[in-house]
Amino acid sequence: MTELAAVKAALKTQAVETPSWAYGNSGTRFKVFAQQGVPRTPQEKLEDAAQVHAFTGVAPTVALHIPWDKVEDYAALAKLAEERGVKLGAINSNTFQDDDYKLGSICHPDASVRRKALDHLLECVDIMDATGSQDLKLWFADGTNYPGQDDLRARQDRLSEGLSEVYDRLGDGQRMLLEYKFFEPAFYSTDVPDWGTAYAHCLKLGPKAQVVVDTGHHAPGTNIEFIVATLLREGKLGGFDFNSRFYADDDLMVGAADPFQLFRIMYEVIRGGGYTPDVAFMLDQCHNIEAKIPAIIRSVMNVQEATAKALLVDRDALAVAQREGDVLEANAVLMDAYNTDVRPLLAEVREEMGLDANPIAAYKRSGWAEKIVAERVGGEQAGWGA
Ligand code: PSV
Ligand code: MN
Ligand code: MN
Repeated sequence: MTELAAVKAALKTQAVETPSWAYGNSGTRFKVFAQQGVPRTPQEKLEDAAQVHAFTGVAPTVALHIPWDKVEDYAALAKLAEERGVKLGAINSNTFQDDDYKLGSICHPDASVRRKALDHLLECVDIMDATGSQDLKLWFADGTNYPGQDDLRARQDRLSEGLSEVYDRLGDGQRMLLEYKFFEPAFYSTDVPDWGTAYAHCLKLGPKAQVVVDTGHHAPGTNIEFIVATLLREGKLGGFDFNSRFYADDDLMVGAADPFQLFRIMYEVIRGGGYTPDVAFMLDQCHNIEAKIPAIIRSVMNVQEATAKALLVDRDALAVAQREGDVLEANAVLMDAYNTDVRPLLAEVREEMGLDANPIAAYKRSGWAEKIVAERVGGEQAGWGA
């Protein structure tokens, strides 16, 4: 295989998971701007996700968020997904929206609230059994707002105990992906604030526990690619929640705020041997004012562009420059790849996959946007939290 053929082959096998909640209405705490044609049910979210996969060819799975995507029969939902041309992906738990969770969920000082949260997490594993999903994605809003509010160390003990119970429930081929976030909704302390805390818990739990890196969950200036390199080196990188941020957890389209950072992350993934199905590339975004389906298509394309550039890095030339201490040349090798316009290459890849070279234009021509506006009338639109 020529080098370019290998790059193309790698791009064709990429899989970016889209999140069910990105298809519904979302907003800020100030206002949710509802859009017409937005899904009313989990089933309709799957139909929209299938459109993203149909036009990009690399978005074969959809993550669910429970209970936002609660249905009676999860096996039937998985079957429906397959009929539409996609599969169900990670199951995201939700222990942050009930009044009971004011002081936390599995770190709550009261054992009965911890039990409630744990029962929810165990139910999520039951759902994985029914859907065939491999990954349970855990993000905890747990934390405190004021110094002294609770015992920081006791909260870690409760976290450890709760995670162990869930870990023990995982079946063969199932994983737990633990997500960290440095603040929000808690403003003083967060119980899983950083990769170090997530890593320490995952290490203790065992091989089925892995860390997930949400690109929006770091303090400004954090070197995320270093975290990626380190987790991969330790065999503990389970996947990504991709999105981009200008200020806090903005959940904007991945690659919109800092495409160079996305390239650097993808380079470390590839360099570290993480470009395999064991590292899940998921989106975790909200499209507050832009049309949802084309925004998700654009996001998938942004991931593809960063990946293509990272695959094009001349690693032999880079190794030589690094060995010789040629700082400028090493940097130039990396920048040459980053500055390559990979859009023609990706257009070729898509055509070779039997797709339109321009997924957004093809989606616009398809009439799907008009169809859902016409058909999805009545009922309640799905939204973030509904
Ligand atoms: C938290 O900010 C988070 O990134 C977690 O992944 C949640 O599951 C998701 O947002 C909900 O949108
Ligand atoms: Mn996330
Ligand atoms: Mn987030």
